[in-house]
Amino acid sequence: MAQKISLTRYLVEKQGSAQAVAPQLQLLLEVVADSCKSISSAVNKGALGGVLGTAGSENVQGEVQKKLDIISNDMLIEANEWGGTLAGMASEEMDEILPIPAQYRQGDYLLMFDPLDGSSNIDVNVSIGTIFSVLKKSGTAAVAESDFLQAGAQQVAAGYCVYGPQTTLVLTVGQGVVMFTLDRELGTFVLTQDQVQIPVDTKEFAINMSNMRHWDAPVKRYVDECLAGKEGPRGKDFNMRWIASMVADVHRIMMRGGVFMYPWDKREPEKPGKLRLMYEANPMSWLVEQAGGGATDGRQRILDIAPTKLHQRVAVVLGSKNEVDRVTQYHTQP
Ligand code: P6P
Repeated sequence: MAQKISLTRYLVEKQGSAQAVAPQLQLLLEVVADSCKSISSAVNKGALGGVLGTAGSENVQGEVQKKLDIISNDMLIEANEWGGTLAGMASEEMDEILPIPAQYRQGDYLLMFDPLDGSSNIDVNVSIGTIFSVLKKSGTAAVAESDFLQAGAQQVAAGYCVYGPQTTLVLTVGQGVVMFTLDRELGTFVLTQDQVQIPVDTKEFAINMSNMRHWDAPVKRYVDECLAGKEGPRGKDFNMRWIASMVADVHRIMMRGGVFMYPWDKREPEKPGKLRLMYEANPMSWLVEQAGGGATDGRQRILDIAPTKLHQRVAVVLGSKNEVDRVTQYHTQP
């Protein structure tokens, strides 16, 4: 039987090669993976662990926080603050950045995360996940929010962990995308897919259709053409999915292709979109591009966007390259 390659072995075997991952970054990724195991265990307990329901508070986005949002956030902070790999952390669940406390060794990296994306699905037992992004801090000054405001193209690592029928960690360090599935008997993430490739074409689109009347014309045109199917300009039928958990929708696309859209709409015209740039769109966009897909805000590459605020939002179109190119073309060359 083929040997099981753990995340540790996968990273260690890169040492000494051109693909080596810096030791601090390797340790950081292993600790983040451990945090995901802890979160998976808490999520899997559900009602038995008394972790369902709301926490009675709101986050910086003004969204009601679920108990598991806070539990997951605390798990990531407590696991990552002492390791000597980070200068600071930022989270969807925290208004401000979190500098590493003075009693711990400071590191070179910055970790941003959405600790539990898809919270509306927690209480109804639908897949949710953790999304994380790693940047490198420059200079020796004390960490500040401005250190985090780097374009997504500057990421040194990005990944997500989906808590579904399997707990699967999906990771890139800029050398393609790899997947590790949690072996609960061993308590280890085991390599289950290497060099993930997203099919460039698809027959599956993901969008919240209830917002149709609020969309801009290019998005409406694209979706109308999908709905027109064989008889329409696309000449083929399409299927639709919307899990309302970005991690789960993106994972499906990583596995079999598709296009995911959360576009600007006129419900809150001052907001460019619903999803957050720094710890949702940027990590997911890098993963998708590393797997041969595309990711734009409808007009420009998401990874090129120069951030101005830690929790800024962005419109997202990502997935199978040819479909993303088509949606982007409808915006830029109507
Ligand atoms: P809607 C979850 O709250 C999230 O941020 C993403 O995971 C998901 O894709 C989106 O919002 C769902 O939004 O408006 O369909 O509930």
